[in-house]
Amino acid sequence: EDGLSAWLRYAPIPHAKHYHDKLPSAVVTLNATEGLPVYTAGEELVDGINGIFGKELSVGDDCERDSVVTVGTVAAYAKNGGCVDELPDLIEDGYHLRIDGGNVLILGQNERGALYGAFQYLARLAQGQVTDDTLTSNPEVPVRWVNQWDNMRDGGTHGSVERGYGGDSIFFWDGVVREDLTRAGQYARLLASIGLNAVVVNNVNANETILTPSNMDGLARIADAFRPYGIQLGLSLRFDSPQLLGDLDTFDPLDDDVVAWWQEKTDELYRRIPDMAGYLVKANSEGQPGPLTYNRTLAEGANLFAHALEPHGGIIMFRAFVYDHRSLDQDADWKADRANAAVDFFEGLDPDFEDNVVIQIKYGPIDFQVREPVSPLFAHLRETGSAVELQITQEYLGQQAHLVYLAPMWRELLDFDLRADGEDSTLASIVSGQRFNQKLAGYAGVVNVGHNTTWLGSHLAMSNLYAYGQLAWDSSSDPVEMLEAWTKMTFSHDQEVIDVITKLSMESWPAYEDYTGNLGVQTLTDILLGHYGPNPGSQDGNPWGQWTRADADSIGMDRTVWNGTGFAGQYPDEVYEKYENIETTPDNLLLWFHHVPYTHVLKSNKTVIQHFYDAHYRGSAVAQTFVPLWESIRGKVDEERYEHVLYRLVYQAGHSLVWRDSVTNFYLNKSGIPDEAGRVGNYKYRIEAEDMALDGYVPYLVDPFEAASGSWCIV
Ligand code: BDP
Repeated sequence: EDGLSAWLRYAPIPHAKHYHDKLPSAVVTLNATEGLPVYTAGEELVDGINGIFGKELSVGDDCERDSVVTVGTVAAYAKNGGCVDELPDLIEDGYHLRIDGGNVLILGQNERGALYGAFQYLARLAQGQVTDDTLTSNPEVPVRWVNQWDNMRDGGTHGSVERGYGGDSIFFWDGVVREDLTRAGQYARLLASIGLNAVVVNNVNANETILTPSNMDGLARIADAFRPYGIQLGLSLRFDSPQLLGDLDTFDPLDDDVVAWWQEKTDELYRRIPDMAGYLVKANSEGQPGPLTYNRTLAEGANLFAHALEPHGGIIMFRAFVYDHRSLDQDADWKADRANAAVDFFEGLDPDFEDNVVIQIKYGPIDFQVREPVSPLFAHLRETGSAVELQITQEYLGQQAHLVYLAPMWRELLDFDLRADGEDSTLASIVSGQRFNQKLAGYAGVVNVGHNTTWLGSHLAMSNLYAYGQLAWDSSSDPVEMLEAWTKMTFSHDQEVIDVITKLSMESWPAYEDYTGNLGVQTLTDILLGHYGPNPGSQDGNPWGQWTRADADSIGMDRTVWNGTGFAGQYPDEVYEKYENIETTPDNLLLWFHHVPYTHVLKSNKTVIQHFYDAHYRGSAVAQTFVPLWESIRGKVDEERYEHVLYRLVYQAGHSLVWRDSVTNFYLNKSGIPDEAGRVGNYKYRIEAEDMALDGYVPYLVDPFEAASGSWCIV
């Protein structure tokens, strides 16, 4: 049990034999072609039913027989004389599933839908649901993509993954596409099983060499590995490639030679990969080139690719993460605010984007923090569809060394009502395209799996990937139900195991927020390096704009219109009024929107500083309970994964204390206000490791100093 099969283990369920009579005896695939999803669906059904129940199915084409699971597209079924009364409407990728004892019918609107239906049937079986049912399922959104931030070559390391914590790239090695793409196929299988439909394979900080002829051939091999699972390939592009690779003296998006260059490259790609999904572009952000260099608008930049893709039916995901980290200076300008950038840059451009452009917007206005308000840009794009960018890889959220189950956070974001024009406008309704009647919209998840057999570096973190797929398909999916389903398929049907994993996971995001950064102050990780451990001191005085504006008396970004950076004014009226007013701003976003004294009294009747102290103690205390909870199911999950998870939970328990002490000490030093409970700075029973007799360890002075008690650790 090394994690490679994730939730698709098809492990035997309790009393498996008992169900044999209620299962099909044969699989019939309609018009199946090897290498395409219906054929794959047939294979999965055979493997799955064999694995889960120990029943071997024969494969045939006689749909008249009894006790058969039939899988195919609606069109193929009709052509074969099949007829279902009242077949419900299916949209692209949707499926219909009818289970009547051993007679099972799985019909997709297209091949991919048929495969999704087969995976749905198998998921039910793997969870022990062997009951009759009829259901129709359509995806809520057309764009259900994942992004990989894989580098082709990165300095001395080959095929690394930016912000990836599960090993090297499964796609690239030493500047080229890997020879062995087995893992790419396995990844596509996992993604298809949760309803996802495309993978952008390379980093948003893209490299122009992805477009050399031999790398395009390599990309075609990746697309071949994806195709049996209905997963399409997407590509990140570097905006100045015409100059870097094409030897043009410009990359101006309105220059004829540049336009022709991109058209030619796009045509070459589609010759190799006729079903390519499209492009993803990060432009004019964090040093990346873009149209602004030539005083062209972002829309002109996006449309350059839209035009090239249009004849091929491809789409361009254009990122809203546009800001200039070199121009932000908090000392020079009190009103400077990175959070304003997206709306500032995109304002007025909405009508200018072509129909095959989707604006990909991070959920919050800064950068994947433990708590952010929903980006106001979602309420500004009415003609152009948008996609919400979520981060499965836990960049600021413990990098998979901490357990943080993210579905509750994502549900809160998706359920948030932006009140555009004073009407119901949840984020989910906007990114489904339903609120503003847009055809193209959806989800982009930054996943960043790697070559490690655990995919993400942690077994428990995989529930985040699972939940991401479920939510992109149906935004009303319940975080606890998803977790229970995932646990049954991944670990065990044992109720204790399910209860323990549910408890741990559901407590994990609140605990992490408690011991890292509360009240909307952001995660308080180190900003300049890894975005990992505590470093509240690194937040201010740098050009990256993730500021807390903490001084000796007060803390928080004043983002009001009347006195601050004006960010609150980017929201529709009702939301703006709520955030503009300190009385109506929820405590958990107080410091996101307001600058207040440490003695400011919250709605909970605590002061800001006492809340900091208490929350850090509370969150880290919860993290201590994760270890005995996990230990309580020893023997009920396999040893290999048990130990792997335990190691991480023990580490998390310890690191949560480092977080607690770093942050509380930092603010004690800054504010000089003692903890009412007398805990912070008062560690009379603590023995510092560097004071012990060390055997094989040496003391090491830590920078930043607050990341270790008394500045010292041992290594
Ligand atoms: C930040 C990451 C950086 C990414 C950037 C982005 O630290 O690695 O390149 O976002 O999303 O969160 O473009």
